[in-house]
Amino acid sequence: MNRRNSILSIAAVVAVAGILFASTYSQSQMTATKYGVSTVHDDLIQKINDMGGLELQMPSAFAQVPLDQIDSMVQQGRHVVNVQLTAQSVDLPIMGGGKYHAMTFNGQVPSPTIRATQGDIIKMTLTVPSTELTPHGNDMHASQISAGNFGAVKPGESKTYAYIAEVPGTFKYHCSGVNVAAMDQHVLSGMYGLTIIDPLNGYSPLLVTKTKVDGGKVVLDRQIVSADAKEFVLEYNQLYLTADGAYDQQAMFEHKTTQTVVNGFAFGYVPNADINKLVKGDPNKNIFVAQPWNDASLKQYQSHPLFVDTGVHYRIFVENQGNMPLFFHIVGEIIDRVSQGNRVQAQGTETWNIGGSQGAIMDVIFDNPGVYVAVNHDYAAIFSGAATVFVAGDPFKLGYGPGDMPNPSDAVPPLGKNSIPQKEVVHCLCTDDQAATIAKQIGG
Ligand SMILES: [Cu+2]
Repeated sequence: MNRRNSILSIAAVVAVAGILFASTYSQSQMTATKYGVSTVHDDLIQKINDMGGLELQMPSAFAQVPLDQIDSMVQQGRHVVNVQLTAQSVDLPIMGGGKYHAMTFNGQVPSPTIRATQGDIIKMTLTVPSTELTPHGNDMHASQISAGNFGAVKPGESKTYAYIAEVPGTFKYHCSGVNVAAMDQHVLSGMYGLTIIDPLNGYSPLLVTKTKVDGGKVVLDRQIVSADAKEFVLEYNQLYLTADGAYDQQAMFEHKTTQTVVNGFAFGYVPNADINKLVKGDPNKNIFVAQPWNDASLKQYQSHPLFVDTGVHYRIFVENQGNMPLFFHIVGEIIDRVSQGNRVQAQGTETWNIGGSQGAIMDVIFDNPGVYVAVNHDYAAIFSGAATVFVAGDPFKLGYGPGDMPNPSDAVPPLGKNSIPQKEVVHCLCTDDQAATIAKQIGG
């Protein structure tokens, strides 16, 4: 693209953005209480369409795979990962009781984790049922294709695109709203998920440096730990809600978080009543700050800690899906390594700052039995939901080990050799139908 075109394109995009922001700001106050309705007027969307929207920038993109070429690429040795996403607006529970108007892919928040290896073709089909009140879109950060390429999919329609996942790492995918309009509402209401692109040559072994006494002297004790690790996924986001559970755009503009969620839940991984009873002899006495997901009648929504072993290499895929910073910290631990794909960003660090729509891989070994709490070390986030309890090595003699408690299917990548074997009980912020589907996948 020459310089003149590029300036024109930028001007057009700025103009579009100006219209979007001006409109969504005022529209939100009129339509914020309406369930699932776009906050932008049809005629405005038409105006944006007439201008060409973001498609002005790059009508075609280098990394997109034409669908009719996939078969021949497979014959030449490429692998294809098929992803089926269905838009589904549904009411889901929130901490403290009540429900909010969630927008989801496949009836769950976060959306299913996509797992591929660097060099794979990801072929994604988005279906928007005719029952949806608004179009939806998709933007996969693991791809490198024109932002305008995957436009809004109208109710009753579906659309497919494919790309080669060239860069390893963790990447957000999210609804792109109605050609970018109302994208904030759709993403912050639940239409987000994670794509993990494993490095083609695998993850690197973990180097842990400790000290030991040798011949009366303190010396370095370097240990090389196998790259083979047990895995979790933790996705952070915010809810901005009105009192009746609708999206509150004004609150979003002011960054007034209603709740901070991890894998869709505020305090979704804290001890529940059963564990409180085992530890304190009283189901109502909590060993942590809150116990909002307490009652067994809450089924897949009941909270529970994440149980881990000591001395085992854990790989935690962390993604900040929201629009507030994430100061990722594990109380009582030092993060052994931070990487993106195979590129090491830090070693032996106390906290790692992850901006909005950014991810990182945390390698951690819990050395001693105990309770460790992964937090967003922004106090507003901790006390509004971003506290995730890891229990290492059964210090309370609860008799639970990794995978024994209700399946943290949302916290563990569901497929692959590094998954933690799961029991049949499901833990997810998802519809009953989706919980049943996941239960079937894990043998329930
Ligand atoms: Cu959407």
